Amino acid sequence: MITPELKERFQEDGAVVLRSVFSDYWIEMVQRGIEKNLEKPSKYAEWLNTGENTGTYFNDYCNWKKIPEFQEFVEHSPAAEIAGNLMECEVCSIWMPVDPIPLDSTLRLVRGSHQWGWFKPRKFATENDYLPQILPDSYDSIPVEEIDSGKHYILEWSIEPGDCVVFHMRTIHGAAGNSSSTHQRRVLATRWLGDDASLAVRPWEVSPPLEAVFENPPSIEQLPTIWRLQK
Ligand SMILES: O=C(O)CCC(=O)C(=O)O
Repeated sequence: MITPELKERFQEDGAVVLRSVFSDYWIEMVQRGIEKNLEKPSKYAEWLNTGENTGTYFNDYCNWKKIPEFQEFVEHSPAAEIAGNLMECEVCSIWMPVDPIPLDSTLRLVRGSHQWGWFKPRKFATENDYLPQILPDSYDSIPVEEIDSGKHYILEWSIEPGDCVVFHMRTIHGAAGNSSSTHQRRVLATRWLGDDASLAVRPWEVSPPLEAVFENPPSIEQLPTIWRLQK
């Protein structure tokens, strides 16, 4: 499933698309998980609405241990093996839609930006930086104007259920949102860490908050090992 060429592309571009890697069994499992999540959102859930009759963006975090379908997906689907084989180390996200997603509402990623350095994330709701003040020599604001001007190559793929996009967590990414008033755009995003991942302190309130993931005091050892390369 993961060829050396694909691995190289992931390392260079910071994102790749994989086609038909999840069977209907996993797609339906995740769909059921999302339905349960919508019925019983966690305290971290947010609903973003930009105006009347424009639909809603629902977002929730850290539910994989609370919703059995998500836990099953994390522990037994091909996701862990995909993440482990592609990145070897570091950190990646698997963005797995369970509805068809056309180009105009798909995830957009700035090719190679995982190698640019460190940026302040921006809030989904306001598009403001998590931390408004300037931090010299540490974190830059995302160069939105530069990206919008077309200076950088944007990776974007239309998606069918069963496909996924795997991206390095530092790759700058965003999406226009769902332009359809008739079709849902449901996605499960899982985050995967390699052996060399470490817990870092940020000068802003991180999302999700650390207490959603870790017991106090937080430590990386609290995270379970899901997959190991067989040597
Ligand atoms: O699905 C989206 O619109 C955003 C996803 C995203 O930002 C992420 O998974 O990190």
